[in-house]
Formats: sequence, C-alpha cells, structure tokens
Amino acid sequence: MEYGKAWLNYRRIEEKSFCKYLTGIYSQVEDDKINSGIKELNIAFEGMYGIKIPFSRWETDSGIQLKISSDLSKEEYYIHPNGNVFLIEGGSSTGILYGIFQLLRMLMEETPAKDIAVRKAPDNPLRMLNHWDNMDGSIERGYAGESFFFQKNKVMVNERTRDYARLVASVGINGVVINNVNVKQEATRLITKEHLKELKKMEEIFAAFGIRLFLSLNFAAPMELGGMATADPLSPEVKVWWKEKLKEVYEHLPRLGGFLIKADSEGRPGPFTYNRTHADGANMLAEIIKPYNGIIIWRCFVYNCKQDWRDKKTDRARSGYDHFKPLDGAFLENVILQIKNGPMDFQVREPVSPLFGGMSATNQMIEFQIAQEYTGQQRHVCYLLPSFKEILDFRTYCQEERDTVADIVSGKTFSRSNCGMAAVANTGNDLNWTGHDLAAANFYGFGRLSFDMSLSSEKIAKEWIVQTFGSIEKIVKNISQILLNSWETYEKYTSPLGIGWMVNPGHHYGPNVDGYEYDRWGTYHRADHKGLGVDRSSAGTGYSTQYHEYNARLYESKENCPEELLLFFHYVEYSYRLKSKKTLIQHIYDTHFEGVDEVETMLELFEEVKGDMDTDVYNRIAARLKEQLLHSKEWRDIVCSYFYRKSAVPDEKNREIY
Ligand code: BDP
Repeated sequence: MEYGKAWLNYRRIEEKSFCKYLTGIYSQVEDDKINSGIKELNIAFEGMYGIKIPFSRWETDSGIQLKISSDLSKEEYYIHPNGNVFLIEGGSSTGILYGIFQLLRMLMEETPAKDIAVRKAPDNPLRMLNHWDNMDGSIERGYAGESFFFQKNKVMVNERTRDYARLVASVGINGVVINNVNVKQEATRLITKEHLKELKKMEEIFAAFGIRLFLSLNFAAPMELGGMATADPLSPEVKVWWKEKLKEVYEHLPRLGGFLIKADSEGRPGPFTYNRTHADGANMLAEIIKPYNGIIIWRCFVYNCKQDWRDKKTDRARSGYDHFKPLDGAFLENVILQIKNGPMDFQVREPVSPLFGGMSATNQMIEFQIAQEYTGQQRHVCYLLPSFKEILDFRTYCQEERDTVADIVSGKTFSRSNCGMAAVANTGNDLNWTGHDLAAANFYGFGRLSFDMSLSSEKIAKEWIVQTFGSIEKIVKNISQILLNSWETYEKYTSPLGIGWMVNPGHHYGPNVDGYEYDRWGTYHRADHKGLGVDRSSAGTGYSTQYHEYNARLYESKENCPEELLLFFHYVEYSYRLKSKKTLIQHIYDTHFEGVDEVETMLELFEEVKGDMDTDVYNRIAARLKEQLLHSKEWRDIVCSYFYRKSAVPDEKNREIY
C-alpha cells in the first residue's frame, strides 16, 4: 500500500474558470524551486482538470507566468490575473513557490479565477518543525509509526522525503530539524562524514522547496565523539574541536540552517556541569557558525526534574524564567531562545510562558507541540489551533502596544528578524502520515498559522477539510464542528482548570490522577481532602510575579484569576463557588460528564458523513472516535471517583460515580 497524499489531494473540481489560463507556463527564472513549483502545477492541473500544460520557453500574452518582482520581500508572493495572463510573482523563487501553493489551495476551494488576487509575506521569519526522530527509527512521543528520516541508524532519502517536503512547503514551513532534541547514541554521530553524504541529498531536496535543514546537537559531542575530557564551552581545545567539526559539517551541507540544542535538561549535558551559563554555551557555538549564516536555537526547557514533595517553594513553572531572564541581552545575534508555549510542558491548558515579554533583548521563538503527547496522542481528536490562537493573542503588557506573543515571536515588538514559530511534529511513516487522519489538521494548521497569524481556526479547518475530503457541505460542516470543539472537549474530560498532569507517568497516555504526585519526577497537583491546586501567587511559589504587572495582578488572586487557569495558580477548596455559582467539585463532575457527551456527539456527527467519504478513511476515523469515546469514559470515571472519594461530596445530579 502506498502512503497517502494528505491535503495535496488534487481531486477533480467543478469550478473551471481558471482553465482559460492553462495554455502554457512561462517562467522568467529557472532553478530548483521553480522546477518544484512547475511540477506541482502539473500534478495539480492534471488531477483537478485532467489537463497537461506545456512549459514555454518564451513569454507569450496568455497562460501562467512566474516572475520575480523587486517590489516584494523575499518570501512574499503576489498572485493575480492580468488580462489573458495569470501572474505568480515572488520576491524570490521561494516566494513564487509559496504563490503557487496559495493558488492551488484556492483552486481546490473552487474559487473563481477572477476572485484570485492575493499578496502575502509570511508573518514569521522562521517557521519550523522539530522532529523528535531517533536514528534507530523510533520517534520520541511519536504516534504515527516510525521515522521516515532514519531507519537502522541510517539516514533515509527517498521519494517520501520529497513528498514530505512538498507537504511542508505547501503550508509555508521553511526550516526542519530532523532529529530528536535528546541526542544520544548514533545521533551524536550525525555530524560525522559517514552520515553527512546522505544528509546532503536531503538538504538538496529540502532546498528545492525553500526549506532549510537543521540538526539537533549533543552538547557533549567533544567528549563522546572527540574523546576529549571535557565539553566546557570556554575551554580553548573544546572550541577548536567544534570549529573543525562544524567546518566539516558546513563543507558537506553549505545550506544547513544551524542547530537546535537541549542542554542541562532531563539528564542532557550542558554548560552547568562546568559552572558556565547557557549564554556561554550558546554563544560559543554561534560564533563558530556565524560565517556560514548558521543559527543556534537554544531551548529554555530547563528545570529541576527531581523536586522533593515537601519543598513547596521550588516550582517547575518558575524555572525557565529564573534561568534565562538574568541572561537577557547576553546572547549573540545568531542565537534564538526557543521557549515552550507554557511554563510546564504542553499540557492541555497552561498560562503563557512569562519569558515572552519578560525578555526584551534576546531573540525568541515559540515552541508548540502538534504531536499530541498530553492531548490524546493522536488517538483522540484534539485540534489545537484554537489553543495556539489564544496563546498568540495573549497580551504580555511588556509595552503599551504590539505586546502580544504573536508580536513578540514575529519580531515586531523588539524589531527582530531571528525569531518565529516551531512545533514538535506529529508525523511518522504511517500511510496517512499522522496516525489519526484528523491529526493532519494540526500539521496543516500549524504551518498555515505560522505563515499567516491572522487566519482563524475556522478558516484553517475549512481549508484543510476541503483539500483533504472535498467540498461536500455536510463533510465541511460536521468535521469543522468536530475539530473546532475538540480541544475544549478533551480538556473537559481530562484534568480540570489548568492543573494538568493527571496522566500515567512515562508514556503519558490515559488517566492517573496521582501518577506524578507520588513520583520522583515531582510535578504536583497537591490534592487533599479539602481541595486541590498549586499556590503560585506571591504567597506561594511566587510564579505569578514573573509576569508584567497587569497579568501578575490577575493571577495573584483567586477572584481575578481567569477561571480556566484557577488551579494552576491557586489551591482551591472543593466548596469554592466559581463564577457559574457551581462549587469546584460540582464543576469537576459536570465537565467530565459533559466531555464524554461531547465525544458522543462527535461520533454522531461523524456517522452522518458515512458514504460521502472514502470507506477506508471513514472506517479508520470511526474506529479512533470509538476508542476516544471509551477512553474519555475512563478519564471521566477515574477523575470523578478520585475527587469524590477525596472530598466525600456527592454529585448533586446523582450520576454514577464509583
Ligand atoms: C517532554 C517529553 C520528552 C521530551 C521533553 C523535551 O515528555 O520526551 O524530551 O519534553 O521537550 O514533553 O525536551
């Protein structure tokens, strides 16, 4: 069986007004990206209209023309009709390629040719995917099969590499890290000659789609690869080692974007071992790769993972800010700090990391996770775009205007150009790329949003549905409804009001309220017989004071705290009345029952589109939704009975709680 085409599924369409331009394609420039674009146009027109169009060497007064325009910025495009010609202009051939994908998207949505006139430059300079693929073929937090980049400790380059590049370029991704941030074993050797040859082929394929290849690095490589006694970033010998090593890497991969580094986190090596700062570590590498236009992306996911339960002052949520805020301004221009959207770890709901807006003199990039590690692992539907939108729209109050997370990561707030959005990828070698067919909406949506932050979750969902399944009204309506409510539904039947973490330790699937509470990997919810939640106000861990004043004040008190984050910031008694007038305990019961009811509704909505969709795809999705229903009930029952037994407060509605 062949893997699927995901949303690049150019099915026959009814709207044919664009066909008048299908007399020929002329391009002012010729290079690898233009070639990719022209190939794509051909595949698409054949699929949509059954028409093959000739490539013309000469400019004529009809057909499609690809042109470079000096009025446009590099990755910008402008697509529009001009008499008998349809123009696809770009600031560079990458811009033209993006214009081509935009045109095809609109045609697949059956937009009449006369209505197609779009000019757009990407909102974020860097739009990246981080794959957590290991060289043995496994994927850390991978829920869609094995890696298509590596198998048996070898780099793999084949037709799928190209189809992957088509998919990601079509949504505007321009940087891809192919290996896991936890760089161990063979992956440490990815920067040796043995693998560089294959990587070069991959780099070339990516480049033909405007994508830069990045690699994750092992900070201790001078020891593990170079046999040195230290990896101290300030040691002259270590610097020389890195200089030689990275020179060799860039000789093979001249277009390499740079490196992603996880240091001093969850057992990974880093500068702390040598009493050096993260700025020492990042700058040492950044200086070396500056001549190659390389970038060091340094992660801020640094925390003490062995917090003792008696210690109520240490707070994992605080640690990113505590570690990095004092270093604001100490990093070189080609270093970017990559910050997870929240201060913890991709929970279904968290506040926004206070590092956004907390630092003003450092390049920053946001890290989302579309791999659904804590949000149903691609067995449950959880369309994350509404959550991403909320996070990007969050006002940090770091200044009076242009202070949202979107403004900061896109570079507007502090006039920066090394910044943007990254996401931990959700793909694997499953035939449908993402395990759950509906999880592809997150893959598609993250890319689209990183290119154009003004797009709504609704618009993105609709685009994806139409391209993937076609434009039958019922499909668009029902699947939109399933996707758009799914994040809140998932939140309802899992952990309440921002507390997070009630999952099985290790693999993180399924409910286990005390899973982390009594684990050595201390991350606590502090539930007892009176209430639950973590006091992160100034009287507690003080985390709330890491925000600028307006937000700090909101989070400080139970009364002002946005309710969806109440338990993240406060310890609250079960009898506490929420704005709905319900007690906390009743809210927990009610939302868990509602969540399950909503999954039932999803299943009904989905059953209505049976017959309008490919049977295999229908059956695959239906099977996952049934599993989701079963597992949402498990969540409901375990969470409700846990809190019933802790609190001894019965459900007002007398439902069955064990
Ligand atoms: C956590 C994952 C772990 C990752 C880590 C990270 O559970 O597998 O290595 O984040 O982001 O979410 O480095």
